[in-house]
Amino acid sequence: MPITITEVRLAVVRLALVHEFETSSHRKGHLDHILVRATATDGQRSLVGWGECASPAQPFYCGETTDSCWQILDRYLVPMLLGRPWETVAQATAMTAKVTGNQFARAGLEMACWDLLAQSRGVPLADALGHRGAQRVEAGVSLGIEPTIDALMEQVARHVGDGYRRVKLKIGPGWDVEPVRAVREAFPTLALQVDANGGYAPEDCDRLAALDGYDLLMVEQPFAADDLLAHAVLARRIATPVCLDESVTSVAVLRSALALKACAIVNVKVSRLGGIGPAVAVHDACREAGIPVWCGGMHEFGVGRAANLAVASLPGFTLPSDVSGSDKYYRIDVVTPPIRAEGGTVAVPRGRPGIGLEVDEDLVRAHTLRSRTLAATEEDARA
Ligand code: OSB
Ligand code: MG
Repeated sequence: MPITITEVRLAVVRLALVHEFETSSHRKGHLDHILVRATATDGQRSLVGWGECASPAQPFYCGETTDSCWQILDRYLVPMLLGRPWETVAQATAMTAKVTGNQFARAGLEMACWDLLAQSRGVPLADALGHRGAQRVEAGVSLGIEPTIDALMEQVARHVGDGYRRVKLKIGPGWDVEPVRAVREAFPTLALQVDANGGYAPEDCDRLAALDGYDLLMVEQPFAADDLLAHAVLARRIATPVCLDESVTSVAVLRSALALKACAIVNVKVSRLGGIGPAVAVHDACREAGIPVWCGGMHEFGVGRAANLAVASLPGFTLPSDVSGSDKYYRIDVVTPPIRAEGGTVAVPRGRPGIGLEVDEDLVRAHTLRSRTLAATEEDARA
């Protein structure tokens, strides 16, 4: 039964972070994400689907920002889709295919389409992705650059105490070997990995090779997103597996990276890839190539986190994810029941069809900074 989206409400929603998170480039105390609320009909029923655009406010992780996502959704993506029936999310995505780049913006709308499709079929999102997914996924935490090593040790101890069994540390020039050594000495058997968010230059190979002594699961994205070659050179030099995050923006880039042997592991991130469909496609391609993957995150609210969990339930996700319980980030979240880690794992939401959790609309409204509603016209329906 075809699905037609009749109305989309975009809302910039602000949630305060429990703990400031700093990467090599910036520090923040709250996050503004765009929630996409799509009203649709499947010919039988009226449905409401949710998506989340988890773009950072600043263009430091990639070129997108909250404002750019808003513009692209408002002016291009939503108008291209409103009022036009589709039967698969791939068909919906094809209607917006003229828009290049802007993956975070596209992911927000695409996710809402998946929520609608899964609801229309009466199945949880995790069961609509074409694989038999796991019930729970191995959770991990990603810890930012702290003011001091002591402050970092406190963070690691707190999360290990909470049951997380895998920790990722953000690193950058000036904050790498010392924090890694301190954490490794205090936690000799902890599953530990590092993420540089492209902070190093190709000349820094010696510094990165010094990480080899600390039994790390991987080093994530040491160099700039477009420098696949530098990653390939490093991967030949060091024993620690190289993982790509920012570089992998499509299945095509993934294939180039694999051909170059630029990475041994891939971080699959729904936002960075432009949605759940492309994330599943990257998972499938990696699985075929024997490359292990894990699910990255962008500090998502419950909507995006639920989508991440559905994706992370796929069989190729053999390494622990960056998907933690919501309480690692936020005191309150926009979904109920809240997403929690227990014993280092998080349940894949299957409590209802679609993303599997209820969105608290009152809470969303109370935290909305601005919103805008776009409705289909008679003309859309005829086009
Ligand atoms: O590189 O994975 C990253 C957060 C913001 C921007 C980039 C990254 C991250 C994370 C957080 O590591 C992962 C999460 O806990 O959602
Ligand atoms: Mg990363």
